[in-house]
Amino acid sequence: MTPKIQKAAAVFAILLLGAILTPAPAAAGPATLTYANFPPAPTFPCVQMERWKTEVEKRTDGQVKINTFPGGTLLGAKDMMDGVIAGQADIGCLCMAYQPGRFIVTNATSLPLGIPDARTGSLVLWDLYDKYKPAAFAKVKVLTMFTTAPANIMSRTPVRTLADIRGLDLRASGGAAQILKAWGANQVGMPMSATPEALQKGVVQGVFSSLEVMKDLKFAEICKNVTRTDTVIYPFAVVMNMDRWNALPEAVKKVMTDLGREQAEWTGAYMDDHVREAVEWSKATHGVEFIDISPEEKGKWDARLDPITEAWIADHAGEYPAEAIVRDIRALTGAHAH
Ligand code: DTR
Repeated sequence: MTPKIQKAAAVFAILLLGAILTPAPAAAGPATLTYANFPPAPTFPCVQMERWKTEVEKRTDGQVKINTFPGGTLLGAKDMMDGVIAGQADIGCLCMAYQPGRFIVTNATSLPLGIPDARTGSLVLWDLYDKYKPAAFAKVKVLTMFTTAPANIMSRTPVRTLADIRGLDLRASGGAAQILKAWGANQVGMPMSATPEALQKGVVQGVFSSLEVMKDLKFAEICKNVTRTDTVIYPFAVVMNMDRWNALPEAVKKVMTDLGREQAEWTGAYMDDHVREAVEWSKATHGVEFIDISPEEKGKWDARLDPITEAWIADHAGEYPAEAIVRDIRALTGAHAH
């Protein structure tokens, strides 16, 4: 053996010994992710969270474990986006209406544009996000988006006319808040998580939101009247911390990415079904009266909303393709509604 070959053999032997003596790396355990949500566990944002967790854990064959935190136990309603960016939670579910100035493009879905139900709203929102990829989400990975069903007035006293709603303390946030103001209500803003107490204490006389909360948050015990306006949806996003996202195995990323649109549609459909159930439950269990506004009166209500979209376009045209966004929401609504 030449010295050169001798040296190579020695190096090889050392490497071989090293390989034999080095313990095989322990099979990496599942990545554990925290998922924060602001309202109580029985509400729809938390129901969709549990569904997403179950699907992701199943579809990734145990490579990820998700620990869910409903009820604001990890992050509150208005801290959600910044909390996820800062890594206080890996994943968070937020209602974009609670920060109207922050999510301009996606909050345009809560203009009074006639989105008829939550399934349609969720698909419209998802496609709109996908098309514009708004800068507001540049620091996070968006996992899914969805909307509520259209908002209706739940109140202690019956609301049949614009005269009945004038000066009434009603709770709403974001786009829905502007609508209440246009109808002359005294709009009070707060997240849904603060609303049960405000209703109980009489700080507000009613709520403008989707009707599943009549059952999930037991508003039917206090609000014995529902005025059907079916006006506007609230948009939500589920976002993930970017570093945590980047650290996930590619196969896991693929599962989550593929689930984005499916989860939007699932949540919308769940919401629509659940609203129907909550309406029947409210009538049967709490004798809630459902009021349809007369067509003549409805004309007056709608006329008050007409300027809102035009004003939004005028306000945002400098910074965003505002007109195209509104056109897209209308077109997508037509395409997804059935
Ligand atoms: N409508 C928005 C969002 C919303 C509707 N139902 C729930 C239930 C739990 C939390 C938020 C929401 C709102 O009124 O805040």
